[in-house]
Amino acid sequence: MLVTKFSDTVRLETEGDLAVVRVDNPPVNALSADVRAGLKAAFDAVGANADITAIVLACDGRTFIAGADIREFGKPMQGPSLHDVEEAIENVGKPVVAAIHGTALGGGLEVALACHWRVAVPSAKCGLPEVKLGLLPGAGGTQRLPRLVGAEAALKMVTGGDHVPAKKAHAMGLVDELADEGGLEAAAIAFARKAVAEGKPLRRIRDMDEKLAEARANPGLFDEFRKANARKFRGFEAPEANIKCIEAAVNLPFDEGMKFERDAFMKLMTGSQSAAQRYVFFSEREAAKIPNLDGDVKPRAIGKVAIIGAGTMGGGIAMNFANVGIPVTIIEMKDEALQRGLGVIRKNYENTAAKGRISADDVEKRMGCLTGSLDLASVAEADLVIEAVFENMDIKKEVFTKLDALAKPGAILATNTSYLDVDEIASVTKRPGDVLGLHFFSPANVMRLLEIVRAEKTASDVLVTALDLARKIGKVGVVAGVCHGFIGNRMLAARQREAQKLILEGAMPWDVDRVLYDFGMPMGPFQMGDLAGLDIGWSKETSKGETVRDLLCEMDRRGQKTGAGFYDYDEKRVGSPSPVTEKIILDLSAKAGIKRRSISDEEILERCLYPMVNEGAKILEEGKAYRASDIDIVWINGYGWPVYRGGPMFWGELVGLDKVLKRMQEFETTMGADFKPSALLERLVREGKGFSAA
Ligand code: TC6
Repeated sequence: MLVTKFSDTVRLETEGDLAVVRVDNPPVNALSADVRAGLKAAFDAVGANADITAIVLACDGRTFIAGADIREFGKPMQGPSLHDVEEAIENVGKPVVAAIHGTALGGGLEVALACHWRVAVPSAKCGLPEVKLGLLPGAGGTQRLPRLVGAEAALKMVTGGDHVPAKKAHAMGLVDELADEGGLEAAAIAFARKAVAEGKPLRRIRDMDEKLAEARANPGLFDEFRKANARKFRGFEAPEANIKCIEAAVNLPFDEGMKFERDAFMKLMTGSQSAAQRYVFFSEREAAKIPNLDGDVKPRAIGKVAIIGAGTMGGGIAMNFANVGIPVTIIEMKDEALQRGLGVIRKNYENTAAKGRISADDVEKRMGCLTGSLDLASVAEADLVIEAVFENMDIKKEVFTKLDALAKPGAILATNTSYLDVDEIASVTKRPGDVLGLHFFSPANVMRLLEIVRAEKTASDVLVTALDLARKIGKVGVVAGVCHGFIGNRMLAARQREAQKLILEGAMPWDVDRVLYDFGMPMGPFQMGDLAGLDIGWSKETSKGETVRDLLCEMDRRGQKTGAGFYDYDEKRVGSPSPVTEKIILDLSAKAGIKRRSISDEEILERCLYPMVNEGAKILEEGKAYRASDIDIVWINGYGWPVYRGGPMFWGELVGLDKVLKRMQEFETTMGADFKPSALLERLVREGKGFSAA
C-alpha cells in the first residue's frame, strides 16, 4: 500500500487501482481548513491518476466527519471552500463511496452527499444539525438532500436537525447500503469495485430530478409544513431560511439553488442568532469543566441511588435514573404518599408510551428500576442519596443528621434545595466533603438543567461525579456556589421583584407576560406563577393580605389548578385577563398611594431583564459561578430563555453593557437601591470589556 499525505489531517492510501482518502482530525474529524485543503488536493490527485478506478472516503477515529469546524466560523476563510472540495469529489470522474461510521453531520453529510454513493454501519447516524446553530447546510445540503430523499423528508431533517439512525437513512435512500459493524471499509471498497465492474454511471445527486417533480406536484407542502411547526419555530430565523432553501431546490435549477443557499447561509452566519447559538454550543461543553482541579480527579461509581420524598420533585428525579437503568429506592414516610408517587411515575411513563416515544416494555423496564421503601435505613445500599423533602432548613437538617448515621461511607449526600444554605445542611454531618446540592428543575424528568451546588467543603471527586452523572442522565450540569437561590432562582428573584412592582405602577400582568413572551420566553412571570401554583410557600395563617398574590390566594385563586389565578382559565386551561385581578391591583395601587401611569413595553423589558444581567454580574463577582456562560446555560436550560438570544449575559453584551449600566443608573436615581449596579458591571464598562474578562 502506498501512503501519501496531502495535509496534516488527510492522507491517501492506494493499492492497485483502489484509493482510500482518509481523514484523521480528532476528536470529531471536523472540516478544518487543513482537512479541506487535504481533501481537495487528494481528490485532484486521484482524479489525475489514470491507474485509480475507484475511491473510498473514510475517516479514522470515532466518527465520520461531524461537520464544519465551528471554531472557524466568523473568521476569514482560509484555503479551499467546502464547495471547492465537493466539486472535486463530485467531478472526479470515478466512483466515490463514502464509508460512514459514528456521525456524518452538517458539512460532513454534505461531503458524503457529494460522493456518488454512501455505505454506513447500522450504528452510524446522519444529520444536518446546522439549524441548531442558527444556520442552514450551506454547502449544498439543502439542494442535494431533497433530490435524494424528497422535499418532505428533507424539510424535517433540516429544520429539526436531528440525527437519523443509519437504518432509517437507508430506508429513506440517504444511505445506499448497510455494512456489518466492523466491516465498513471492506463493504465500501466492494461497493466501489462493483460499481466499476458493472460500469454503473456515476450518481451525481445534483442531476437527479424525480423527487423534486413529486414536490412540484404538491405546492401546498411548504405552507402546511410552516403552519404545523409555527409554535416550534417561533422567534427563530434559521428554520424559515432552511425551508426557503428547500423551496429553492424544488423550483430552481441546481446552480441557482446553490447560489440562493449560499446567500441565505451568509445572512444567517453574520446574524446575532447564529452567533448566540454557536456560543451556546460551546458554553454547554465548557460548563462541564471545573477550573483548577488538582490533577486527574476520577468520579465515584454510582450503581444505586436513593431518593427521599416521593412528591413531584422526588418522583421526577427518580425517573431520570430509571430512564438509564440505574436502580432507585424511593423512600417516603407514609405508604399512601409512596404509592401515590409511584402511581404518578407509572402514569407519566404510560403517557409517554401512548405518544409512541417509548414501548410498553420500556415502561415495565423503567418501573422495574424503582423500589419503594418506608424505612430511611434503606439508604444504606445507595451510592448517591438525594433528599427531596419539604423546603425547610430544620427538616433538611434532621434528614441529613439521620443520613449521616445510615448511609455507607463514601456515599454522596445531595439536597435538592432550591434556595437553602447547603453549607449549613452539610454542617450537621461528619462528612461535609460528601455533601452537595443537586438542584433539579420542575418537571425534573423534562428540564435539562441540573444546578450542582458546590458547598465550601464539597470534595472535588464528588463534584466531578455530579457532572459526570448529569451527562449520563441527559442533563446539562452547571456548578453554582452557595447563595440564596444559587444562580437561577437568585436572578429570577430580581425579575419577579420588578414584575410585581410594574403591575402596581401601571402595567397589568398580561402586559408584562406579553412583552416577555414576545421576547421569546415560553411564558411570562404571571403565567409561570399560575402554572406553578400561587400558593407555593404561601399559607392562609401567615398571609398578610398585602400583595396581589396574598389577595388572590385568599380568594382561592391559586393558579391553573383552581381555575383562576392572575388569569381566569377555561376548562382547557386557556387563560384570559381577569377583571377580578385587575380590580385587586387597582385597589392595591390606590391603597399604596401610587399614581398609576402608562408603562411602555420597552420599560417593561428593561425593568425585568437588566436587573437580571446585573444580578448575574454580582454572582460572577462573588465567585458563585465560574463563568458568565454558565449563567447563560442555566437560563436557557432551566427557564426557557430563548437560545437564539444566548442567555441573559450574552444578551446583555449584545445590547451593550454600557447601555445596561446607564439604564440601571437612571432607574437607581428614580426608583432606588434595587437598581444599584454591580461593581463588576461598572468596572467592565469602564474598561470596555465583556463578561468573559470578568
Ligand atoms: C456545518 O457543518 C455547516 C456547514 C456549512 C458549511 C458552508 N467543530 O460533543 P462532544 C468538539 S455546522 C469544532 O463532547 P460527543 C467539541 O467542542 C456543524 N469542534 O463529543 C468538543 O471539544 P472539547 C454541523 C467540535 O462524542 C469535542 O469536539 N455539525 C465540533 O458527545 C467533542 O465533542 C454539528 O453541529 C465541530 N463541528 O459528540 C455537530 N463538534 O473536548 C456538532 C464537536 O474541547 N457536534 N467539537 O470540549 C456534535 O453534535 C457532537 O460533538 C458529536 C460528538 C455528536 C459530533
